[in-house]
Amino acid sequence: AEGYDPRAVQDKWQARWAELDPFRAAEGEDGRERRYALDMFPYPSGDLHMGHAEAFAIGDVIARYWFQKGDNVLHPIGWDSFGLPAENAAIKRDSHPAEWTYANIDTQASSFQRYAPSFDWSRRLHTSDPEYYKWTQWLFLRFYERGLAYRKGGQVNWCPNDQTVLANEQVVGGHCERCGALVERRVLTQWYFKITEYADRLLDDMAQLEGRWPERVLLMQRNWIGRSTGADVDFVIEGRDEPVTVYTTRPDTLYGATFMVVAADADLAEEICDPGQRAAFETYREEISRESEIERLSTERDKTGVFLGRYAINPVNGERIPIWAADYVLAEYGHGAIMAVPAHDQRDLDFALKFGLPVRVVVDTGEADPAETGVATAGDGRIVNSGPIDGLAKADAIARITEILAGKGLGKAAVNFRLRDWLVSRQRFWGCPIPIVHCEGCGEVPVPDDQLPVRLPDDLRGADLAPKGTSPLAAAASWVNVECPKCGGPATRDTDTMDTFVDSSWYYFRYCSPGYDQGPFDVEQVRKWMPVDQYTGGVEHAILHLLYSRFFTKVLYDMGMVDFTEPFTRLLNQGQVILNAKAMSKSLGNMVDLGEQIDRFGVDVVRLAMLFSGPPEDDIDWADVSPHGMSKFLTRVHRIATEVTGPVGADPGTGSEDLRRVTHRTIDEATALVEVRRFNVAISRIMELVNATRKAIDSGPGAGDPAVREAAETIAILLSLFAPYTADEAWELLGRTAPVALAGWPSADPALLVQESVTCVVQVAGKVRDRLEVAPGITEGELESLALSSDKIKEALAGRDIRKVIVRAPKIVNIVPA
Ligand code: ANZ
Ligand code: ZN
Repeated sequence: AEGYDPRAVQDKWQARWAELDPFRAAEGEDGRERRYALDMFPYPSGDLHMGHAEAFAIGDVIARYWFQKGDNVLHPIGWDSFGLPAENAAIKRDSHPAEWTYANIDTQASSFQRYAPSFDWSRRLHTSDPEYYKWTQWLFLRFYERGLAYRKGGQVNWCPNDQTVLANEQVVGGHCERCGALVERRVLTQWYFKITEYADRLLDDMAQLEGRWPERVLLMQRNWIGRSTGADVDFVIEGRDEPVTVYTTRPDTLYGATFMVVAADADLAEEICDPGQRAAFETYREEISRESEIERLSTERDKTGVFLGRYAINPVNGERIPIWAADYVLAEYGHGAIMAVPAHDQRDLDFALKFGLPVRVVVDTGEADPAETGVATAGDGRIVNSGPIDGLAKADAIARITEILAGKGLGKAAVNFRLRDWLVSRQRFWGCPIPIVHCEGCGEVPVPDDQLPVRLPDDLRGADLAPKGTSPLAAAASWVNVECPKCGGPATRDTDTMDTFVDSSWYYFRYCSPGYDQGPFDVEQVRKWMPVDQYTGGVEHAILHLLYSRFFTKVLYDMGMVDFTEPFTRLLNQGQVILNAKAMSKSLGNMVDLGEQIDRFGVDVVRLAMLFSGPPEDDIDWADVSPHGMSKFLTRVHRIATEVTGPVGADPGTGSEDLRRVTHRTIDEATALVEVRRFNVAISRIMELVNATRKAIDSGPGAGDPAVREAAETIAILLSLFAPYTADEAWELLGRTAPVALAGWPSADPALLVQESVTCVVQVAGKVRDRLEVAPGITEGELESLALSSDKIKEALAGRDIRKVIVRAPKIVNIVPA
C-alpha cells in the first residue's frame, strides 16, 4: 500500500460496489427516516459531459450525506429517452431511433457506474419503454376524461426546421428552444393540456416553495403565469349589434381612451373592417404574418397598423373613437382588442404619434405633456379631465369606474393570465403516441385502458421518419387503420405523438414503484416517499419541466392519487461548467471532455475539483480549476491512512486533545456546511483537518496516537461524500470494513467544541490596560500571577504599591493601586 494510484483505487472499488449494491432504497418500514434525492434525469444525447458531472456530483453529495446519517434514501436514475435527436440520427443512419437511443443509454449508464453516484440501479426507467409510456398514455386519458386534454384549431408556433409545432414554453425569444430556428405561426388543429385552469393554484402554491427554491426560478414562473388584474369594458361599435370587450389594467384612464386597437390577425379585425379599408387591411395582414410575438410586443420597434374605417363609443363619455388594427395587440391575450390611452401607455403613445391620433392626459403625474415629450406617464397621480372621478387617486378611481360600468352593465372586474394552454401534440415519430382513435361516426374515441399501450410501429426506419409537416406515423397504414373501439367501424389512430415534456412530468412518481403494473405508480409508495426532498438540476428547466411537473402533481392531487400539491420541496440549480468564461455546449463542441478528464485524473479528482471550485449554484470555469491540487490532496489523505498504526477501536479520549479538538470542530462545521450546501467550504475544512493530522504524525504525538486514528477515520467518512473511491480505500487501509458510505455520520463531542482560550481583561484602577489569552479552566492564582507579570501592567502601575487584586477567572483581573 505504498503510493496512491487513483485509477487502481477506482477500478477496485467500482467492482466491489457493483457486488455490494449498497444504495438500495428499502420499501418497507424499518424505523429509518425516508429521504428522496432526485437528479433531473438525462437525455441520452451521447456520452455524459462536464455538465452532467457537475449536476450529478452535487446531487450525490446530498444523497450520500443522508445515507451516512442512516436515512432510508431513494436516489434513482433513469432516462428521458424520447425526442428528436434520436429521430434525426435514425434518418441519417437509415435505422430506428430506438437503436441510437438505447446504445447511448448504455454508454451513459456505464459512465455513470464509473462516476460513482449512489444510485439505486434497480429503479432504472426509460420513458421510451412501452412499460413506461403505457402509463403516460393512461395519464393522458385521465386528463382527457377530466376535460384537461382537448383538441382545438388556431394559431400555433411552428418550427420550420424540426417540422413540428412547439409549446409557447419552447419558443425562446422567437426562436425554437431546441434548434434555434426562427419560429413561424401556422393555423393547425392540435392537442392541448388545460394548464390555464390551474393558473391560480400554480401561483398561489408557490408560497410553499418560498425560501426553498431559488428566488429567480419562482420569479420566472410568476412572470410566465403572469396574473394581471383589471377590468373588462364593453364598447358599442357603430353599425354592429355586439359590443367589443377590451381588457384593461387601467380602467381609471378610460376618459383618456382616444382610439381602439384590434389585433390585426384576429377574426374580429377581419369582420369589422369597413369595405373601403379592406384592401389596405389585407396588405397589412400579409406583412405581419411572418412576425414572432416577441417582435410584435417590442417597445423598441416602429409601430405599424391600419385604420379599419369604423368607430366605437366610449361607454363613459359617449365619445366616438376610431378603430385601428395593429400587430402590437395580440389576438390571444385578453379579448384581442384594447382601448388605447396614449397619454399613459407608451405603446399607445408611439402609435398615436405615428398616426396623428389625439393624446389626452387624464392622470396628473406632475410630468411634462406626453404629446410633447413622446414619453407616456405611467405613474400615479390625481385623475383629471374625467368627470365623476376627477381628483381621485388611482386605486379609488379604478374601484369607482368599475362600479359605474357595472351599474350600466358595460363592464366588470377581470383577471387575465399570460399563461396559455400547453400544446402537447408533435408531428414527429419518436414520442409517446396519443391514445385516441378518430372515427367518422363517433368522433374522438379514447383507446380503452386494456388496449394500452398503443405501441409505436417498429417497421418505420430511416427516410420513413423524415419530417414532412405531418406525423411520420401517418405513413404506417397498418398501424393507422383500426377498428373504432366504440362502434367497430373503420377508424384511424391519431398520428401525433406527445411532447417529451409530458413524459418527464411524472417520472419521479414512477421511481417510487418502478415495476408497478396496476397504474402509473403505487399510491402507497408515493405517499411514503414523496414529495421529493431535494431536486437538483439545471436552471434551463426553470419554466418548462418544473411548471409542467407542478401542474401534473396538482391534477394527480385532484384525482385523489397523491396527498400533496407540490412535488419538489427543495430545488437546487447548479451552475454551468464553462471554459475561459464561455459556456460549453454541444454547438461549441464541449471543449473539455469528461471521459478524458477522468482518464487523466480519476473520478475522485474530477468530482472534488468541481465541488471545491465554489458554491454549487455558481458557474465553474474549468480554466481556473486545479485538478493537480486535488490530486495532491488525495495523495496526502491516502498517505495518512497508510501510516496510522494505532489499533482499531482504541479510545480516542486517551489521545492528543489538541488534535481531537480540530477533528470535532471539523465534524461540527462540515455538518453544518453540508446542510446548507456549502460543499466547497466543507472540503476546505477537511483539508485543514488533513494538515493538522499530518502535523500530529510528523511533529506531534505520532502515528500511533488514538487521536490520529480518530482524525484519519473522520477524514475518510467526511470525504466519502466528495471523493468516494479514495475514501473507501482509506477506510479499508485503516482496518475498517467497507463501504465507508454506510459507516455512519460522526457527531461532534460538545466538550471538545468548547473554545480553547478566552480573553481576560486586566484593569488597573478601573482602566483596561491589557488583554490576555488564557485557558478557560485557568485558576485564580495562575491568572493573578500572569496578570502581574505583564509588561503593560507593570508600566501602568509605574512602581506604585498594590492595595488589592480582584480576580474573576477566566475573564477579569482588577488591580487597585495603593
Ligand atoms: C388601457 C391602458 C392604459 C392600459 C394604461 C395600460 C396602461 P398586462 O399587465 O400584461 O395584463 N392589453 C390588453 N389586451 C392586450 C392584448 N391582447 N395585446 C396587447 N396589449 C393588451 O397588460 C394589460 C394592458 O395591456 C391593458 O391595459 C391593455 O392596455 C393592454 F395607462 O388598457 B391597458
Ligand atoms: Zn366509431
